[in-house]
Amino acid sequence: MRILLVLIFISVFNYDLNAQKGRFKQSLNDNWTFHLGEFSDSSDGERINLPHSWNIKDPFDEEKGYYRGESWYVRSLEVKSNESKKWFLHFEGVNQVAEVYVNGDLAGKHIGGYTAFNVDISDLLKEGENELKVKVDNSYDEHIVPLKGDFNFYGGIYRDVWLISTSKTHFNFSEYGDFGVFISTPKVSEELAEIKVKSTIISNKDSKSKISYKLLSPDKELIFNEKHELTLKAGKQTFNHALPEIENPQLWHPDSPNLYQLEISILDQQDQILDHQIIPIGLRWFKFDPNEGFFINGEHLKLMGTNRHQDYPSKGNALSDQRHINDVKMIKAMGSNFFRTAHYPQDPAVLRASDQLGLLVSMEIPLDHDITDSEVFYENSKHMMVEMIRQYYNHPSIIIWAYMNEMLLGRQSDRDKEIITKIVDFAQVLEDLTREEDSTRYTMIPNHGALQLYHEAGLTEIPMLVGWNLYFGWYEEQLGAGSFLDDFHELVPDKPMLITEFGAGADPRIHSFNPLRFDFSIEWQIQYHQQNLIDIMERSFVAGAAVWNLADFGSENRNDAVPKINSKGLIGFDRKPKNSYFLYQSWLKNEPYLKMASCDWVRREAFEATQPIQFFTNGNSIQLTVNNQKVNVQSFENHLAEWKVNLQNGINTLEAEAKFQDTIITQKHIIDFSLIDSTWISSNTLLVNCGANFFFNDPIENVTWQPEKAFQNKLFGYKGGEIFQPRDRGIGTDRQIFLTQNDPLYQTARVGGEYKFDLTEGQYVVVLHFAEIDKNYNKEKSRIFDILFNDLVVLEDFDLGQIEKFTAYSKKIITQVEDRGLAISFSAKKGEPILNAIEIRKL
Ligand code: GCB
Ligand code: CA
Repeated sequence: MRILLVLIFISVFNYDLNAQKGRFKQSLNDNWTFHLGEFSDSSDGERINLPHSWNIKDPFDEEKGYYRGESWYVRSLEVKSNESKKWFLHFEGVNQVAEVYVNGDLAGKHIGGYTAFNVDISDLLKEGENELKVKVDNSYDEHIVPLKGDFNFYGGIYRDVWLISTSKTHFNFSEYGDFGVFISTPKVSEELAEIKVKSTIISNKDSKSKISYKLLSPDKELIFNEKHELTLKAGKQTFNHALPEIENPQLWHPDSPNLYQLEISILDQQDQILDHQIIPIGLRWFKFDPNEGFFINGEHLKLMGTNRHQDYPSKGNALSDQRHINDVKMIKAMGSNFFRTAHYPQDPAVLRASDQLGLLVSMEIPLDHDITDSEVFYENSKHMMVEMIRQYYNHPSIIIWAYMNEMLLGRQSDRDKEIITKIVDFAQVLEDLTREEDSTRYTMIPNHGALQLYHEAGLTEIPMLVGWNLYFGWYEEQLGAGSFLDDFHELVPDKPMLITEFGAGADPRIHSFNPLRFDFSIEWQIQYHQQNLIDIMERSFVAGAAVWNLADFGSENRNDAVPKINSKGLIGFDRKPKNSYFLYQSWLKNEPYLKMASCDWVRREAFEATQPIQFFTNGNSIQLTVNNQKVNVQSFENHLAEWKVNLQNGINTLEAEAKFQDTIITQKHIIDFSLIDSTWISSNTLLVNCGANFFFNDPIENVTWQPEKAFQNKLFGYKGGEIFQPRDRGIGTDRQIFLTQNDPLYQTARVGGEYKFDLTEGQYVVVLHFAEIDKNYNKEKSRIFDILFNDLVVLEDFDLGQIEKFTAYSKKIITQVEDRGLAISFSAKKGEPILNAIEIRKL
């Protein structure tokens, strides 16, 4: 009876094997139980599917920090055991330390949250039901990168897990998480391509077997199917084979991402498949030149694109393949040919999509800002570097390996000599290691914009390419990277370079006609990118540039207009394009293009009827028609054209027409406009953001807050006082405001002064919004003032120190206005009065 059962198992399994051609591979994403914190048998846990992260909400709430600690994933695993099989688990990504237990025994451990790993569980599995437990820990660990970073280190088994079974003779499941097959294309030209395959095979005995290579063309035509005899010895062996040369290859290029497909199998003497893999191959050659930039297949190509982080609202970093692919598609649809996987290796789906869609990729390990001077740290980082290179080696999209980011940020050459020397020494170690692992790609170190510091330290010398993260017009006051780029090229003329980051924050709720650094307006982001694009495109020695960032992303330490979010995305955290995304399309896309800038700003209230209207295009000229009246044709510069248009109250129809060689594109936009004057104020709600230059559209209440203005007759405005400006950059505070989502209203304020409103007679409700946003104030050193309406005290001894700092507070006051309008003033008792926003509504 027992024998019979085993036979049945074998036959069932053989059936699977044939279907999967010698390798059984299925995801193990379902049916897990998750335990936050330490494991206890008595707790039920939560039923979940992978991919999964436990930091879905806590990096975004108002409390400091998010859970970084241990958690457990438990699952049962039923196998039809078979003596002649090997069983592996392949984890694509677990952040950041994983211990894998099978039936209570430790089967494997992995360090590092962004690379894959293999666990051989063959010896621990028993027939029937097994218990699989994975302990995952995302605690800070001084020996594991990243030590720092402007992004969230979401914990969890956040990428796919696979169960793989093979024969005892199989391709190596290495300790670097790869699958033992490496493909290189040492010579590629239009006439000929050479393909070399290096494979490592594990065998349990001395035997004769074969390896077969079947190559299909991009059109799925068989090019060859050839076999090599192998003499296997028990243990591990590596084979190098040159495949038949390919004549007139169909080259891989971002515009024509032709992929050949190699099927590689280990066969036994009877030609039965023992193990099997299918690997796409792209045939291309490329180089970087210090003066001319990048060339692929002999053709010049400016590398243009973005960086990309891997998180998404209410998913953390646990994204489906489709979500990853959608991002890659958005990079492509922008007109890009290039991207940088931000600060770490990304999901295999990202690289597969890049190969297929035609995007060139720079990838790096998360060695961001800091090192720990310890052997363990160095070993972990080196291991991670090798993992990255071996796991992604076969992707034709990858052209650059990088390994450090902005290592000298906040450092000074004399003061920090010791640590700088250690960083530079370690850079050399990683550089040598990378070149030894992969001589077919370029190496790179991205630096922040301190040219001399990096140069003198030697960090511009070590890598083959230098990357610069340049925020001219954001962290640096000067708009445009031009002069920095020229300085670099003069200082290091023989080194090819890329801009690895450049970007400006923007919140789609914020629009401005007078955009400023740090106002987070959509318009400043456009202005920032426009100038930087001009500077980049003008310089042929700039091989390429990657915007920081494709999408907004979570960063728990950040308190921009939307706290906990880095808003430098060209698209939102929700992936909705911001207008800058369209600016890029006009610059980068080859097909005819036209789009209204600020096309999301279609309901406007303003004190001025004359509004600047901009269009992005790659056409020759644009004709604009406003409410059926043609306005003058604009020529445009650098893809941008602007008109000053008089809008009428109510619906305005804008029609733009751009002419191209053999086509015309038209775009129609409706702007619903309200001109604010004193009659308007008297019948609507007037909302004013004190201390701010921008319009703030609150999508929840569906209202627009006006930028403040100086008083004019028959209107409203402030008299005297000053904008709250705590630092030498932009406006407002860079702190989160609690108890509100409208941070930009409270982050900005006017200090002192008074306000006047030319209201018609009647009863009004006035809401005054406050927040203490000066960190130097406290309960003792507080602001105390009276608030007066038309010289009558309505609130006496108002003490802002009694309210928590950086917390929204509002006071509603009902008042009767006579024909002299409303004047709001303050009488200071202590400190200076402050007002963050005002709301006035007629009752
Ligand atoms: C950088 C960093 C990146 C940040 C970015 C920023 O230079 O490399 O991780 O997110 O600046 O937005 O400040
Ligand atoms: Ca304000």
